[in-house]
Amino acid sequence: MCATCGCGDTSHSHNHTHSHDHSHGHNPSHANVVDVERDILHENNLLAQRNRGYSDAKNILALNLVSSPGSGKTTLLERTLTDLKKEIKFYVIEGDQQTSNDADRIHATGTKVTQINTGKGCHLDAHMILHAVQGIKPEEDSVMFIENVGNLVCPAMFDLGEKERVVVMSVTEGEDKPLKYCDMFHTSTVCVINKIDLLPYVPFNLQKAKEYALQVNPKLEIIEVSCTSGEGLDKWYSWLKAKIPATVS
Ligand SMILES: Nc1nc2c(ncn2[C@@H]2O[C@H](COP(=O)(O)OP(=O)(O)OP(=O)(O)O)[C@@H](O)[C@H]2O)c(=O)[nH]1
Ligand SMILES: [Mg+2]
Repeated sequence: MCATCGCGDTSHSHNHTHSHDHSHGHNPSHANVVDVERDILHENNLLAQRNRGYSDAKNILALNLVSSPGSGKTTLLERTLTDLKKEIKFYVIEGDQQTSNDADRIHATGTKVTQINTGKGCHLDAHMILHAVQGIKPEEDSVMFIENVGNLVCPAMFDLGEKERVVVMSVTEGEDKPLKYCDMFHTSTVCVINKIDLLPYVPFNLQKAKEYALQVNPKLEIIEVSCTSGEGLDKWYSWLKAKIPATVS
């Protein structure tokens, strides 16, 4: 069970085996669950607004990278930071349940990074970002990437105060992911389809993947890349540079 949002919690307030089927709508304690969830999200949204205000005031472009585990978020960051660090000041906040592996990889690019370990938690929240930003102290006119925990479900609910949400999917995951995890694709502004170098080897229908993504979010921008070969990264970099707010002099 996730310690913060409670997803995956299969415990019930009544004590019986589950070999029979019945509706659980009779359980009055479910109303409390709904209230608690609403309170958690309300508090999160207030803190997210605070984070957004901070970024706006300092001209920081905050981007929240979301995907299922292993789609290539950290690899995309490694490539981006390495290729653009001479032009853009970057900061990275890494979110994982355990380890500092991803933060170590980002640190190796020479970028200032901080790792948040969520333990049993399956997503980052705005409170964690508030503290991470206080630690990392991003300078004005910079780009701050937040790599969320690999999970296409719960992170969709938690606004971190980012400017844009970037959903990464890879060709090894199946083209139906936008339909199955529609909240994530609906709340993102760009979808990076990664690992296109593997297209000759996997039964992934790229056209269908794009159709499904646009079905759930007609405004979604789609960029196809391979972080391994570098194909398509120029389009990702163009998208990124176009999002950087102009410095007001
Ligand atoms: N073939 C191929 N492999 C890739 C590409 N991008 C990433 N990978 C590989 O995919 C694996 C996972 O990449 P990561 O960047 O760690 O993925 P992630 O989304 O950060 O994973 P989590 O943080 O665990 O959710 C690694 O072995 C990468 O080398 C790509 O474009 N092509
Ligand atoms: Mg990663």
